[in-house]
Order: sequence, then structure tokens, then C-alpha cells
Amino acid sequence: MARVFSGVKPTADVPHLGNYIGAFRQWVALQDLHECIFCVVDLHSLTVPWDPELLRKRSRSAAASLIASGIDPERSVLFLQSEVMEHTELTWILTCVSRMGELSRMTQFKDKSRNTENESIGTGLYMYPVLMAADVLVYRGELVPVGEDQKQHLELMRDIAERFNRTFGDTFPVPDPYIPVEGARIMGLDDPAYKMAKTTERPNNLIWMNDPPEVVRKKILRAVTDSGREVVASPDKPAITNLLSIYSAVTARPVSEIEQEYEGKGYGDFKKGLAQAVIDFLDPFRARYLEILEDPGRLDKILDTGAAQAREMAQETMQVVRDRIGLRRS
Ligand code: AQP
Repeated sequence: MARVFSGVKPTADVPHLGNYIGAFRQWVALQDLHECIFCVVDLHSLTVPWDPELLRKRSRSAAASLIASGIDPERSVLFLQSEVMEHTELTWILTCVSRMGELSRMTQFKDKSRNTENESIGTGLYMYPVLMAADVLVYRGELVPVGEDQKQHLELMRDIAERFNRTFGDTFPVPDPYIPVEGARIMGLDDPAYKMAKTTERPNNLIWMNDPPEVVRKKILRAVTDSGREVVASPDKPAITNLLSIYSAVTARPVSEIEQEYEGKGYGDFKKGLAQAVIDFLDPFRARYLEILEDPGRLDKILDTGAAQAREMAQETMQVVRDRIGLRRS
């Protein structure tokens, strides 16, 4: 049994289908096998400009989305990152163990700061991979289920853990990434060259987990396709390959079986089938999500319990860390 940690950033009202396929789907399955800790990483939302009231609302709705996706608070620890102070304490310590060279190489930092003048790029955007390392290491997490976009941050986290252990003695397990073979990077419906992303400005890029059926249908029917008319996954068909990954994930059927079903049929039939499959998948999610939000007292209780459990684990780690690095008087 390994200790699993992962988190979601509350940068939108609800997550998108890519978050579910690339991450939450694995989180739900891992609950049966491991000790799981899942977190709404609200401090990560501060890396880009934010509205305080909106952030408060989105943190709750992200927690509700996780429960509606199948995270069971009876089996997994579920909480808000900012309610466990040890994340930020360990972040500072790990900042002093990390190097500017390695942070400058992070492609997400390069992508997100591309259109901003050097002088005005937020320091938080630069530093957040260290916060992410602290999120996992403060629980001595061993397995980190994430989408492929987080792979590089996981490598940095491993380097930081190894450096800390080398310098101060074995303290942290070096965490392993857990990235799904299928659906690790769901691409935008409007452009398969870019990943589906919450902070997109383009409404047809993604499917929100609470999109109503008519909106899902419209977005999928409008999704870009490739040349030809064969429904097959291949490197020269990035758009159809992406749609097949989504189809496969929401129906739990292998891609090959779906390809067979649509053999000899065109993209039109395929998209209609996909739209219905996504609608059928999202219907129960939406119902559960609304039900959870209608009972704020229950949600608060879940998050209070989760924060207390998380705090206890994090405090235990921090006692060892402070001791190892010389922050205790005796
Ligand atoms: N397109 C994606 N395909 C597969 N997995 C994805 N994830 C994100 N986008 C995709 C995975 O979802 C988990 C939660 O993501 P996050 O909230 O930490 O945000 P992110 O990775 O920065 O991507 P988003 O959701 O698109 O948000 P913004 O636009 O705010 O950056 C992670 O495990 C992530 O890998």
C-alpha cells in the first residue's frame, strides 16, 4: 500500500473532462488500493490574478466536483491546501534547496509567461513547482497520479527530494508519477495541438463537467476533425485520436472496439455517438454535484475532518524536517 497524493487547482467553477480523464479517474480507482490524500490546491490559484470571492466559491465547488467524481471522503483524505499551514512552511525550506536554473526550465512557466514582459511575470508563477513539491513531500507521498502536463514538475519534485535527502539524511520517499497510458493529455476540441485547459479563453476548447446535454452536443459536433473520413487513432489524425480517447474514457471501452463500431461510417455518426456517450457519462456527475452543493454543512464537515487528518500527518513530517535542518533549539 502506497501513500498517494494529488490535487486540483480551483481556477474554474468546475473541472473539465481532461481533468477527469487525465487525473480524477485514476484517483477514484487508487482509493481501492492505497492510502489516498486529495487536495483542492487553492494556493496554486494565486499564481495568476484572482478574485477572492470567486476563489472561495470555486474551492468549495472543486471539492464538490471531486466527491461527485467518486472520491469517497470516508476512504480518502479530502481538504483545502490553505487550511494546512505546513504546505507553506515546507515550501520555503524547499525553495532554499531548489535552483533557479531548474525552475527556469519548466515549460508550463515558459508557456504561461510567454506573452508577459519579464519585469511583470508573477514570482508565484515561477515558484509554484516548489509549492507542488511541498504538497506531496509534506505527506511523504509516494505515488502522484497526474496528467502528462505535470510530468516535468514531478521530475523536479524528485530532484528536490533527492537533494534534500542527500544533504540532510533520508527524510522523504522519492515520489513516483502515476500517469495513465490512455488519456494522459486530452487536447482542445477546437485545436488538438493544445491541451484542454481550464483557463482557456476559447469556449469550444473544452467540455466542463457540468455542461448541459445540449451544450455538450454542440461542442462535440463543432469539434475540429482531420482530413479523410476514417475513424481511427493514428499520429496523422490527432483530432480523431483525441476524440477516441475521450470516447474510450467515458465508456470504459477500448479504442479498438470503438474504431470497429464506426468502421465504414463517417465522422458525423462518430461525433453523434461520442456526444451521447459524454452526455450519459456527465448526467449522474451533474446530479451528484448539485446535491453536494445543496448541503454546505455536510461539505464543511468533510473538509474540516480532512484538514484535521492532513494536518496531523503534515505536522509529523515537519517535526522531522525542522530537526534535520537545524531549526530546533535542542
Ligand atoms: N488536458 C488535460 N488532459 C489530461 N489531464 C489533464 N490535467 C489537466 N489538464 C489535462 C490534469 O488534471 C489535474 C488537475 O489539474 P490542475 O487543476 O492542477 O490544473 P492544470 O494541470 O494546470 O491544468 P488545467 O486544469 O487546464 O488548469 P489551468 O488552465 O488553470 O492551468 C492534474 O493532474 C493535471 O495533470
